Amino acid sequence: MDILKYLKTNAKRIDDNLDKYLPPEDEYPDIIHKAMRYSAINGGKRIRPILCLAACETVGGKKEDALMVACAIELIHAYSLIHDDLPAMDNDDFRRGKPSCHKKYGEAIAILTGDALLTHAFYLFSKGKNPEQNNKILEEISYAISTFGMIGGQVVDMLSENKLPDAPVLQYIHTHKTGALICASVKAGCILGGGGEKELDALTKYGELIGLAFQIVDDIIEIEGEKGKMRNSDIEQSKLTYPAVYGIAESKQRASRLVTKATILLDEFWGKNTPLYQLTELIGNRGY
Ligand code: GRG
Repeated sequence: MDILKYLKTNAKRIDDNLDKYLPPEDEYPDIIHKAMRYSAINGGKRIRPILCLAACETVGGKKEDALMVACAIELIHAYSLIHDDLPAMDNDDFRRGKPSCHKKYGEAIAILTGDALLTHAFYLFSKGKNPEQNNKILEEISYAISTFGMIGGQVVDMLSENKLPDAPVLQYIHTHKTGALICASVKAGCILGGGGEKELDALTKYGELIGLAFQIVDDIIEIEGEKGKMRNSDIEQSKLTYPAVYGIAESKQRASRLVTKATILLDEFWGKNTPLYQLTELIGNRGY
């Protein structure tokens, strides 16, 4: 299978469906609907929703059954980026090569746009056809983005700026700020695909490994650079990162070990011939 084609096709599928699920941009009060679309559609790798679709397929489900939840997860990700870019947080003027939401629409609208995307995501979760699955997904996602997950990670991240390198704190930040939503995306796909308890356990472990690997690779890219990336560097902001604690070479080794563990786990359960397996190798290399 051509994994790059898989990524491209599914990213387009996510974009098309975001277009369908978001309020029309000329709907009153149009400024907020324009800002929601500006921040959520076009640009972005769509890695979380694609992981959700791929996990659904891995356990034998149909991608279509996970599409709305996958889009809702991308809206949550977009909300987190908008709020993260605000002057009170990372103060980034650009996101995905365009002015960040607050630069384009002003701070008040940007705060409301993040709130609106988060709210809209939960509206979409409520629309699922299977109440039992809906409840499980609501529980998984809301926990993953709560103060016990993404928000907790963001709080500790902010409090750790300009502090001495601290490995346990770094681990907390990465597994909570980034890892939790990635892991929940995989779990949601498994639930929607009808995965059993053992499959859910395996994919939870997998999600934890790949979520942490994703953030370590992001830390490395922040230093080594990636085309089109335009945000304040972690170094400028004295962020707690893997390279700051372990150096670049060991960070690469650690990311690679996590990816290897994740692929071994997938192989044991489903073999190598799944989109999720190939996606995992690609995330390790960020070859896209
Ligand atoms: C403000 C509640 C709140 C949370 C913020 C996710 C997050 C927590 C902040 C975003 C800033 C950041 C750099 C987080 C690390 C996670 C990460 C690598 C985000 C970028 O995700 P990608 O690479 O971005 O998937 P695209 O643009 O491809 O969607």
